[in-house]
Amino acid sequence: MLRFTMPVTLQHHVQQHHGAELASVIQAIAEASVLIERSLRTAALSDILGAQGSTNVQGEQQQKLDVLANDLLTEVMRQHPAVAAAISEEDEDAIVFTGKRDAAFVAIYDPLDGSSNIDVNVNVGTIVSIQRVASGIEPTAAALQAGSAQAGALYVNYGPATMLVYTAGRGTHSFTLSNGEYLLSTEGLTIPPQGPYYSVNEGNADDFPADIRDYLQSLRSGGLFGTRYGARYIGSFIADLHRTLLKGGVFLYPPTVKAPNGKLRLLYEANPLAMLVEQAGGMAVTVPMAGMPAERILDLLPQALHQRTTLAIGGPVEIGALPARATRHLVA
Ligand code: P6P
Repeated sequence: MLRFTMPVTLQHHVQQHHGAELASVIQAIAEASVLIERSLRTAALSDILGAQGSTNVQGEQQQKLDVLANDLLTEVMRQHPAVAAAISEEDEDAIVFTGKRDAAFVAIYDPLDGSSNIDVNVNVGTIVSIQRVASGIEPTAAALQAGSAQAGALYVNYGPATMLVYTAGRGTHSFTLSNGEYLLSTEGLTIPPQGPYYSVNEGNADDFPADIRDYLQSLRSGGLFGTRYGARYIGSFIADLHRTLLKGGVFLYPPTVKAPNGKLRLLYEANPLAMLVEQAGGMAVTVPMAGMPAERILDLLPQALHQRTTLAIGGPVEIGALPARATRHLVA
């Protein structure tokens, strides 16, 4: 007898576990990502590759596709009745949508992370954090809540397959894009407790705190766990994070001379991915200079929309083994 199980769509999965309102926001983001994906696939055939000729609030060269992805996602959020405001890596200030004062959520996103890799056809991603707006609270204040308050978090990994991974606090689940629809591929993703890879930009190693350099050397040599780790670094956070989530190991962005507070942004890179990894059984902490205590990423209270953070994110074994100053009090 033919065995056939109906594929589970993203909207159905979110609605079943988290209710219709959040499901409709996540579905709207998913639909925007389908439009972004279509532009990416044929970018080399149309005049949308390369630099836009402008810089964003981070002082970074905007790629044409950064602007396209941002405009798409912001317009979809503007039209959604449950989204009060959008905070984007590409815009200095929050965009508060008029006429939606009582909307339940704010969307905080990096519309196209890793975009400098597009011209060489490397995976890029869309990263979204969703915070709830309590009544009487300004949307920007809602965006500055700690990551532990997030109502949901997701990323889209535009790669050989386009995959969307989301959590709303009850596990981390992955979906694969098929004919314009995201279908459930893995429910309840679990990060391997210990993985084969570490992922860091070795070019910055001379800047890292000495004990972090020692930690990395002990992963390479096998001194820490008896097995030698491989190095993998793609330079596109979504790609490095997705591999870490599925294969295990640790991704680090320690302090550098150029980025003493780290490079990755707290609100729309570290927070959403920390929620996704914690929901999959992993951990995410800061990597401060020696002598400073590390903190759980999701406990940090943001002071500014675009603030950066140092980061170590991955399996509990590797995070638990970070130098004592870092995480001893954090390991469950
Ligand atoms: P570096 C891309 O520009 C990005 O924001 C992340 O996607 C990526 O992990 C990181 O920067 C790479 O930074 O300094 O190693 O090139």
